[in-house]
Amino acid sequence: MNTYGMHSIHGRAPAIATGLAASRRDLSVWVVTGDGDALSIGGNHLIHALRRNVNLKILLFNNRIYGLTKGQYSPTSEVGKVTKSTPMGSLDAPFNPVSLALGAEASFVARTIDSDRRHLTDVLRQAAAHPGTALVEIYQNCNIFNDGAFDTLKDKQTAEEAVIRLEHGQPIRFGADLARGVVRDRLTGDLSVVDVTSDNESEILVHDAHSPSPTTAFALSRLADPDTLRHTPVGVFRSVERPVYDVQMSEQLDTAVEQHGEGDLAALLAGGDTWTVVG
Ligand SMILES: Cc1ncc(C[n+]2csc(CCOP(=O)(O)OP(=O)(O)O)c2C)c(N)n1
Ligand SMILES: [Mg+2]
Repeated sequence: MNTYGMHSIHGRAPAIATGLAASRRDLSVWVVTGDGDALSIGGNHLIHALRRNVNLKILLFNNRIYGLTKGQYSPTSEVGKVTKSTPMGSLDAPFNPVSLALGAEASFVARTIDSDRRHLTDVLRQAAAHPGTALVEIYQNCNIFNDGAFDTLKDKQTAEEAVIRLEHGQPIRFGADLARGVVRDRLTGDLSVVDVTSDNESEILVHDAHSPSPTTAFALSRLADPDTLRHTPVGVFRSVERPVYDVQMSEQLDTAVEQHGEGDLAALLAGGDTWTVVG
């Protein structure tokens, strides 16, 4: 096909993209998906793509609703969401896509916001440069079926206290005059937000996106208040290198050809244990 893209079946883009990335390593393969597509019908495909570390970039547009089908609750909708399919409020606890991706062994996990073009561009560049699967959660407004879902993070007045910009190697500070910071509790390992003082300044956590352990990235993914969205980290939570599936697969194919020569599919199909249907 001579095309820049294609629509796959609902939820199955990671499977199709995996096949494409594994067989055409010259292509840059991007999956564009939603919270319903990636986390409901396609949840299984998503986690396996992440653990395999296929060379894919996954843009997860999270508007916390099924938009296309006109406003049913999704796996990222808040508990109690009143929609056409949940007239008395939804009962399901939502997924946290960043936590889910980290738990699925993702080697690159980031979050950004649709309306912050500079930040979005910067995060996408980093995702594009990452060898392996990159998952980028993009908080997206659905102006018809879930309008204003991320206003706290966009409205200048509230954003300063709500958004925490993660930058590798920098202390995690935010708010007016960077007066707020993130610290780790020595006993529990949990993270919390404090007012920065001269006494605690040296204890403010320094962001390490390349840490081999996903522990702190996971703790950061749980920092935001799920109801108010205050203290929402954006940026690259984790970016580590580990073996890439399609590279290893093509190495195995090269080794197989070296050892056994080019395969013969027709001979394979007709050889070995075959059945003869009589009658
Ligand atoms: C196999 C299959 N099942 C169900 C649907 C109906 N359907 C289309 S889009 C969608 C959910 C869309 O939600 P999301 O991925 O969050 O995208 P949004 O429209 O919000 O951007 C569903 C259930 C479908 N198209 N195909
Ligand atoms: Mg959606």
